[in-house]
Amino acid sequence: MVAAARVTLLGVAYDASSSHRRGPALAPRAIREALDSGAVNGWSEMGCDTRAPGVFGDAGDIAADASPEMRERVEAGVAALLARETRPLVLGGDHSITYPVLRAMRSRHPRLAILHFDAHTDLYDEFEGDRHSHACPFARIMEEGLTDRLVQVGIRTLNAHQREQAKRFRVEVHEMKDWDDARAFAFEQPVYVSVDLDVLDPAFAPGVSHREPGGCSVRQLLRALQTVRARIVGADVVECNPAQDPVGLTPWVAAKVVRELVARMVD
Ligand SMILES: [Mn+2]
Repeated sequence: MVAAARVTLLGVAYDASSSHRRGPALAPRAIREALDSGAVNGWSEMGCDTRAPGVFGDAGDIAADASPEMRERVEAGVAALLARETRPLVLGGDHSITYPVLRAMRSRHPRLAILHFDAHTDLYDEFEGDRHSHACPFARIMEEGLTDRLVQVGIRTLNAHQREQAKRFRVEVHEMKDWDDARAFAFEQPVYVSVDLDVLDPAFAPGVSHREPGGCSVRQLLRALQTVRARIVGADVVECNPAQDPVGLTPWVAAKVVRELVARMVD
């Protein structure tokens, strides 16, 4: 068996748990096209050649449909990567996929924190009757104790229910209005990073299902990823919706975020 790459991409072309618009199922293909494009090189700003042999592999896509078994396949797919000693980088898909990914991550990592970038907390107990909506994954993760610590960054849509949920689960919420460029996040535990692209201002990433103005810049997000003091053992980049992007920019932004994440995950 060929040795696994240090980091391995896994696509989940799934958007059936989206509450508003479909489209994130188109994202893995669009982001891979940007990653593989001859128009850019594979080097991250951190000095890592993500196209060098052994650095960044691709396990293809999970067969994603709207059945409940889909979550089991995502969990099994991530567990299979972890068993091969490679760190998973999962491409959504909508944010509902993060819950089964974390079930697999937690089985492998008894100590684990989550650093979550998003305009939304995704802490709804249920949304429109669906407990597995893309508005709910972090409520499920906290209920099951799948992380020791959840740090959410870029939040700008808090309502009363979500404030209550954040308090109940002791989530560390850093709202976008309080963004501090000088802050570097630090963790004692290994960290899983979840990036919902709607953390970015829609000016930088219009191709998302829930555009929320007043977000961070690409540079601010990259800086936060580059400066976090932690061992990053897994990650996802979710909610890219190519169908909502008239200029086709957002998959390129996602690819840039992926390259910088890979650079942090090989060290
Ligand atoms: Mn979001």
